[in-house]
Amino acid sequence: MRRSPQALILALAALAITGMAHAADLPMINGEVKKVDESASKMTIKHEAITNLDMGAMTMVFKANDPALLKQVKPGDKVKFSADKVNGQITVMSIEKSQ
Ligand SMILES: [Cu+2]
Repeated sequence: MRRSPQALILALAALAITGMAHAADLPMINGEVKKVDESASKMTIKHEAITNLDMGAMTMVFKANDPALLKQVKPGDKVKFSADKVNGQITVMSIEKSQ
């Protein structure tokens, strides 16, 4: 059976959309940045309940999924972020300043 280039492109697009859908599934959590540690690639956030991780409100240290995330915020910033467990570590997957 011969595969057309169009079919291949469609298959790749479907894969890309599946990946994006997973990130979009994570709820955005309200929090306040308390500390940013670029050398350890970690940040401390006082956060509201994280439903996808069965976690109540608390202040804790998160790993940053991407070092660039650490440059987007500073201590004192009110933020919305998503978190997930990556290799056993609670990790910030995305973060943005609240309006
Ligand atoms: Cu927590």
